[in-house]
Amino acid sequence: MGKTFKRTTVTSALPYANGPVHIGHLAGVYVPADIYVRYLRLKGRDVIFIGGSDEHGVPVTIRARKEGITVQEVVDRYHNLIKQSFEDFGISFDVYSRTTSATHHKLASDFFRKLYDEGKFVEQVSEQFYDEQTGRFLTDRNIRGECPRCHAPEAYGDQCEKCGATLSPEELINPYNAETGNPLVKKATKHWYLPLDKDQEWLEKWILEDHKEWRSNVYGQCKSWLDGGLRPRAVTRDLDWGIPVPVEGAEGKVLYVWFDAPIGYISNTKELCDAHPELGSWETWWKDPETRLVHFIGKDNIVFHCIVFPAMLKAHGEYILPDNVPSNEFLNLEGNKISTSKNYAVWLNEYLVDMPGRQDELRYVLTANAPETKDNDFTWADYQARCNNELVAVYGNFVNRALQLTQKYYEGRVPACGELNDYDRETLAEFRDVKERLENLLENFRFRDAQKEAMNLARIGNKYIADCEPWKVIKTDPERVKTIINISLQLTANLAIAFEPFLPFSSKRLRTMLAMDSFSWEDLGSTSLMQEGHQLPKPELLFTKVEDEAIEAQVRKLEDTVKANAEADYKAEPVKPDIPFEDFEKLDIRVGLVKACEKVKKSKKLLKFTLDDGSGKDRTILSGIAQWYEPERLIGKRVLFVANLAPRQMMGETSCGMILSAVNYNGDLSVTTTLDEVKGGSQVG
Ligand code: B3M
Ligand code: ZN
Repeated sequence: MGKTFKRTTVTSALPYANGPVHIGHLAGVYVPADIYVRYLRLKGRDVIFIGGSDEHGVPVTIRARKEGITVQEVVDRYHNLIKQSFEDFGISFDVYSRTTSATHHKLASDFFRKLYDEGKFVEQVSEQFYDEQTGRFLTDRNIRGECPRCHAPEAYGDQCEKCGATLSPEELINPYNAETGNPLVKKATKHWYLPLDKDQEWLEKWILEDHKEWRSNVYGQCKSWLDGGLRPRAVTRDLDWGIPVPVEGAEGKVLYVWFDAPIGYISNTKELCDAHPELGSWETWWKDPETRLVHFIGKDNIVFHCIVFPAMLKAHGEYILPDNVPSNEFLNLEGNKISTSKNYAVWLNEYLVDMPGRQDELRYVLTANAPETKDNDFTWADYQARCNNELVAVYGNFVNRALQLTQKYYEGRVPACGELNDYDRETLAEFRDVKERLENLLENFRFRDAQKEAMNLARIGNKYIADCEPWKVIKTDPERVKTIINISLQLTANLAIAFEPFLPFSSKRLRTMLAMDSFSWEDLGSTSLMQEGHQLPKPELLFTKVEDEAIEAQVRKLEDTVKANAEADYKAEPVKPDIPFEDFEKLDIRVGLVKACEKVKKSKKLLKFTLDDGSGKDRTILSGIAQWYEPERLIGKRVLFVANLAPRQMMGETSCGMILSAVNYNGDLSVTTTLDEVKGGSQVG
């Protein structure tokens, strides 16, 4: 694969400090980045892993206004929470800083100023929406108005959520400030633009010709941006939160968050290297052509990392460009989009409270199901199945058997390996091939398949010990059992190494159980990791089962959120057009006493009512409410029904009328009744 590098700078997207991080973040960016970095470190390569919070931009300011606290308080709160979550999940950053740091403000400011001084920007005055009462220019998301397409009253300046149309604020009818409701006017304002149209040519060559190896989702998105033709992009904004534009006469303007945030990678590297002189100058990690730069990101960040940031780096002139930008697609949750604003997510901090000590379980499932090539769905049922059927039943089971038998037969001391038979040799050979396969997959960012290979080793081990049945052979051929256990222990030690990048917590525990002080990636495939006579401590279980109750509680939590959101979002249907009184009089609504009620055979929806309607004869009505009521519950109740609806045939029965039910916000039906006891047949009106 072409060029060899001396060192690698790995960055992972800087999450907005406007909320906690969730499983989508972990699966999309941080777990894959961490696997990669841990692998490189194990290989003994020079690597730094850069993280940090993105504390500028509109999202944090919206959060602050919503919660009634200052923006600084918002970013402090979430920066600390996010940092803690990453630590808890073993995301092994070398530095996790923030874009509000003094180092970053200076570096980003200087970066802008250099481009400005060298005339790399285009200055342009344009008319933007302005709220005269608050004295603020508004961003697209903060502008609302009537949708020009479907006329929904509350479309956003960039999109109508009702009809899905992509909009610009200019198109909205009667635009207003989303937060204050104030009407908006147009006002001229000056901004600085990065003339990306001038970068079109070299970007096309650099990406489309020189980086064909990029993931197809990344390559494809870049191609479609480039095919569409690049246009200049504003890199400043009228906002009061951010890094001030370092130019005379630019008061009240800040750097656009997508201009400063990627520079945050550089600032954080500087902070790291300043604190650790042994790493050398930060500039080596960003400017030396022998450094390989890799950005881990989510798919909504592709254009910024593959087109805008490289254009900035090139305009600056001293920097290297990314060698690869492994981006994942999105992770959904139980079939729905994960949403911070709707609180629909599995938050990492909450997960650890509900599932204490199960970091590796989540890491495992998120990698096994990683959205590497397409969007994927996380379900709790799949989580449980993978934990119990793979981690517990395969990996954990094998390790536990090997360690327990060592205790039982040899008081925890590694037995000698005798002569190998063909099956032993085959098993060991399978292990030996794995190192190369794993490396190949990891080097190519195929973490899902790589973890599958590691799990496959555990399967081989599990099968080996099950096939060899040492617990039976011990009675007939105790010498042979020594060999079986010795091999099983070698395999166990291999597993501790193979899983280290993926499941660092359990690998560490396993190494403790194997009293394995030092190890390296190069040992992978070795059959002499456990020396004869080596004493092992008493083992504990590597993984424990995830019980149904824990899963049910998680599913319920999500369902409750969906319900709460639907309730909060509920708006009654607009009232239908007026009708003359005579039209109303045509309806004959009455009270019916439910004499009998039963399910209709072969129908999931229908209940059959027998009503006393005051006429002296029974009336039959079918109603589609079986999903909400057990028929017994309705017997003896008074219900409201339309008596003069023409009879209709349904499922071989004649229904004479319609039972009236209220439709709740979530679609649930609730049968209507009277407050007081009235006779069957009474008129309603
Ligand atoms: N904060 C967007 C996001 O969290 C943004 C990434 C910045 S990376 C330099 O999706
Ligand atoms: Zn619309």
